[in-house]
Amino acid sequence: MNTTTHNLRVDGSRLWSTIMETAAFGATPAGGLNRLTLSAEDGRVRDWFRDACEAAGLEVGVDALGTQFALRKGRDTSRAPVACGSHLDTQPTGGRFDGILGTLAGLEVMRALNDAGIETEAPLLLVNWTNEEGSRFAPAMMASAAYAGEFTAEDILSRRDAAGISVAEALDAIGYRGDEPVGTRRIGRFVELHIEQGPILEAENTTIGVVEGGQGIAWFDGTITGFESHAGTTPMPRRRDALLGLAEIALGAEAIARAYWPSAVATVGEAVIGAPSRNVVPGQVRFTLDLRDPKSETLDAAEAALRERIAEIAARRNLAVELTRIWRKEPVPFDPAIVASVQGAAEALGLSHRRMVSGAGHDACNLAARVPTAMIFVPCRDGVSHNESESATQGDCTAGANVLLHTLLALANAPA
Ligand code: HGY
Ligand code: MN
Ligand code: MN
Repeated sequence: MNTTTHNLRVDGSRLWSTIMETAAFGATPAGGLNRLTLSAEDGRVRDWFRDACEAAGLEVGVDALGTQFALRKGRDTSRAPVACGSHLDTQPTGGRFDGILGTLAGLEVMRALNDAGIETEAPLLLVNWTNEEGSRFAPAMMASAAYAGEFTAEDILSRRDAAGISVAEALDAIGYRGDEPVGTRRIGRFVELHIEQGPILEAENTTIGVVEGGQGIAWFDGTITGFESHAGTTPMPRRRDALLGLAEIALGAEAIARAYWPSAVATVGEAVIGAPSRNVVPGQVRFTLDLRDPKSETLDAAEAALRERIAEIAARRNLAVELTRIWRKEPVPFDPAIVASVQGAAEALGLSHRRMVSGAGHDACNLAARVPTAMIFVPCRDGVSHNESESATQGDCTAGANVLLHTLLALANAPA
């Protein structure tokens, strides 16, 4: 940290009021957020974000998948920008901090540098990535994956939600289908601040997570076909009940994850009975499965064990079960030099910190495939996230934003 910026800090109360102000877009009665990607509420927070960035003197561009890039010029325009940011879309029962903290802390960093009249060597860039959550359109971290070259923009634009609306149509509906080709925006480094979304930092009374990587993720779509029949006249042994098949599969997924405890996790997050009726034995069920582990080989073993268990359940219950893996994100290590920068900033600020791996997926996990990347975590209450009660403290958010500020300064002012 050089002398002129050594004592520089963000304005924590301005950051906090920014988080609370934007929580009005998609606010739920329970105090959380329902701001699905490319919804009208997402459109409104994007407009707010664009205006706030422009008011801070940033130059805002939008790419073909709606990702917003806000550039703060540096002295040396030949250098690739050092980027930060996260996402502003939420889960249907989301909280006020997931993604939002990292995006608005990036705005606060720009405002703090403006207030102090500081110009960096390399430019800085603040990013709001489209559809990090993956709830409305699969996969998660969709736009940053396309930026990293994992999908073409055309493929992503054609993805459809449960109502059959395509990404392209949803982007046009809120006016965020930009003209910048995906993947062309220069980024030299990427640092993402995020709440941990887990219990470790709070349990250890530690303020900063120095994140070394992200765990692997596998997403599946499943269909179970049995036979609709009368709820009153079909004897139990003669039923081909698709819902009971799903019940056994879900319990099987839980048992397999527990067998790889404490690393593996498995979740059946969606289940839909086809043509539901209270007096018909369910004949068809569609479901999703989310499987994660820090090790690729454990993901493979857990998937194989699950497929074996499904085959046994299907044979015993005379069901047809299809399980299709629709997305696989390998475990990703972050760049050791950027991780060290984060740790250096936490140490210089005198903040308690520890190294850790992210259980959640993040846009940083995609950026890491293209540019040196790392993450900063701060605690959230009871480790809860993807829940309307998600909460963090102003002090921890401010501490995380200060680590982001000084990590960005170190990277942007380092010799080219
Ligand atoms: O699924 C995830 O880990 C992220 O919250 N989208
Ligand atoms: Mn997130
Ligand atoms: Mn999330």
